[in-house]
Amino acid sequence: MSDRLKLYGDPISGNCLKTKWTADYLGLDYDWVALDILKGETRTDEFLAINPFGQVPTAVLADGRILTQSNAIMVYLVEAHNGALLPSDPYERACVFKWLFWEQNSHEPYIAGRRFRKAYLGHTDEKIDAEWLPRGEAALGLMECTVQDTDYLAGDSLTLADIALVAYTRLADGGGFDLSGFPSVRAWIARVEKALSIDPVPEAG
Ligand SMILES: N[C@@H](CCC(=O)N[C@@H](CS)C(=O)NCC(=O)O)C(=O)O
Repeated sequence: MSDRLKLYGDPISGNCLKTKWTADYLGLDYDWVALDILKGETRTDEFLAINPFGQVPTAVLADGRILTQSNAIMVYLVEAHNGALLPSDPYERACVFKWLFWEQNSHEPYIAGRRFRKAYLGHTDEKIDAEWLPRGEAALGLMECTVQDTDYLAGDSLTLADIALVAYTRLADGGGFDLSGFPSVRAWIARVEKALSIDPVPEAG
């Protein structure tokens, strides 16, 4: 048993980066254990003994307990430490959770899903479910309406909602989404990247 938090992740995965950015923002002391999902490193017997789902991110807490699912890991990190990034008011806190559930249900499957298939599996549009493009665009449209009125998704300060949603939104062009039609989302991405001290994604081409 180690006495430091361990985060297993692959940096090509937005889900993994969410947990890393949260730990960094909170100033936590942790070890990042890099696995290559494209080489099947999450499906080895050794890793399946840690996480039988065979997926990253996976957190091994300092006391040896294991936690999976990016958004659950982020919430745990915040609640177990200084509580920044989650409002204390129950309604405002629930609004952040609303975005976390929506991200996994209505955003990530289409935006991250298309990016992974196009950028890493080399799939053409014809091989990808035709519904994913309009559904991803609808998710971006909903975000555009939201951040036209507020600096951050769940109000006027950075929360876990922004970290969860920025991870794949900033990479959406890799999935064939044109962010130029979503100017408020682009401005929000830049704002969140700055708040997290992460470098902007280089322009394609
Ligand atoms: N809902 C999960 C998704 C986890 C997931 O799909 N992980 C991918 C990387 S983004 C993975 O580990 N893929 C490798 C595999 O399934 O073998 C989360 O938010 O953590």
